[in-house]
Amino acid sequence: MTDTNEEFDAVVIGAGFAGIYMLHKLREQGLKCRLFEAGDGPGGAWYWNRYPGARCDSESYFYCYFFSDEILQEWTWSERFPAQPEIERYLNFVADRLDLRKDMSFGARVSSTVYDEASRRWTVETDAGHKVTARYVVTAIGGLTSTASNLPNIPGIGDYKGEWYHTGHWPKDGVDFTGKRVGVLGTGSTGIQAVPVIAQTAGHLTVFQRTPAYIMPAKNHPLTEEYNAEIKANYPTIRDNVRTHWGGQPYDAPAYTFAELSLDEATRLQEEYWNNGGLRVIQLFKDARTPEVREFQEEFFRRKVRSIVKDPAKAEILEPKGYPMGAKRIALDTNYYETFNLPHVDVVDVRKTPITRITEKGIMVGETEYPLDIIVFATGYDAVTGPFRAMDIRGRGGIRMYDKLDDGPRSYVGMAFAGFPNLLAVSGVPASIEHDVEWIAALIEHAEKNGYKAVEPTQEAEDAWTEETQAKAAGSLFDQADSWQYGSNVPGKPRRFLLWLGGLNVFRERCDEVANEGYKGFTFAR
Ligand code: N01
Repeated sequence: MTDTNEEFDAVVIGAGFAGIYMLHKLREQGLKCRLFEAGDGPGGAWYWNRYPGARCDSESYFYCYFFSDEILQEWTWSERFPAQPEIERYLNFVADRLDLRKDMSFGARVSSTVYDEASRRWTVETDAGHKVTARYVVTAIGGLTSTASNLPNIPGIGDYKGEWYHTGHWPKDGVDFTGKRVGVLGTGSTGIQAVPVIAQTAGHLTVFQRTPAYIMPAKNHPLTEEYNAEIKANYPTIRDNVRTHWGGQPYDAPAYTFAELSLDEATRLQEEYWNNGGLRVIQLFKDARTPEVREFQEEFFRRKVRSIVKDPAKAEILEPKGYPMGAKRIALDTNYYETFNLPHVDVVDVRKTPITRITEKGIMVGETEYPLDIIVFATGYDAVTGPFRAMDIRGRGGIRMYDKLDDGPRSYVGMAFAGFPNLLAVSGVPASIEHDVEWIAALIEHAEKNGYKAVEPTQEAEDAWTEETQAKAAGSLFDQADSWQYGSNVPGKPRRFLLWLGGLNVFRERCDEVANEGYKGFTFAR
């Protein structure tokens, strides 16, 4: 179906966690909506990221929607950390359960969205030939998106004659690694998940590592009926805990003070947490931010690498070092370190000897060429601003989002942009997405009820929020390493922090405050 020239109240872009709920919410409010999605089904990041080993590293019981008791009770997760196919099934289930498909167009990548001041409407066009108008546009395009995947600008990259893939847009039919010489470039959360699975069938696997990550064991396992029943009975409490926790995780606060423990006792506890797995591995000490705790934990994790990886030369490369733990995202693994004990798996330190070029046959490190049949780029994304800049978005007076975000991220409360009336944005993880969707829906309801045709933040409000966001990151742990969160994975991208580091609970309070004070910082026009 091509909705040429159809007029909508709202267009939603993207059918991941954010877009699905946004469409539902706006439809509930009686708006005539259309959602465009580039993939051929719901899923968003979980549609595109079907690389081997793709799995969530938040626990399934809270990596989900909380807005519907029915959905919480009807859906049952099978694993502690759900794999991509299960999350994709979940999002399909939700789309069907809420009867959303009839308002979704798949295989339709939005190419442009342009504001017309006279009619106060947006014209949205897709590469599938749609051209529609809407009063509101909500982008639910995610911060780490296939449209903005980061392919490194290594000389000769175009010369390579073998197969290559970026993990962020993995072929639906999969990739056959059987007996092949495979190279994985990138050892962030994604590479760490992909390596053990690729190694199962590859003839030879070479991992090219620039920075060794701090990696915790996932200790994933199937969930029992009893466990799921208990979780379902406790969902109201879990929901409250997610909403009031700094990081949106329904976990208890750390229980121990390192300074009060003997070294043996601290080590015993750390070992216990390691054996339980998940991101809680690092969340046991109240005084976690002191140099003593950091030193203790960093050394504990290095010892773990040395105890798992039998070849001391490989262990030396894989041991996390060179930056403080937490300055880059911590990853969860299943058999990552163990994989390097396989005789056909090697790791190459490309920090020590950088990649010089990519050749017809493979990757050249210093003077050594590694011939490869397949290269997997697990090299991440031009995060947060990249997906916005990949689309032609033009606001009042033709100003381009591409230019606006040239110096780094700018927004008011992460969701609205001066110069772009009625353009609102949702992204993040499910916990923050639910909040943003509800907040945006309330803002739109407020505008509708009061007969406003255009809502937009003031430049002053946007400037202040943007500066506050940067100030929160300055001097933080993240400030002590290069990471996608600081845009430093993309050559030439300004070093500006891309996320809100003030805590999800505080963010909620700030957004409530804006709304309760009559949407302070916004202007409304009739
Ligand atoms: O990407 P990354 P990712 N030469 O940017 C290396 C989310 N996620 O796809 O660290 C050599 O973290 C780069 O090296 P360095 C999660 O939020 C979630 O792994 O820059 N190496 C790094 O090792 C995560 O943070 C889940 O020195 C180069 C890697 O490529 C985010 O996605 C699962 C290079 C990129 O790491 C992104 O993770 C997976 C070059 N020129 C991911 N360029 C969940 O569980 C880059 N690298 C929900």
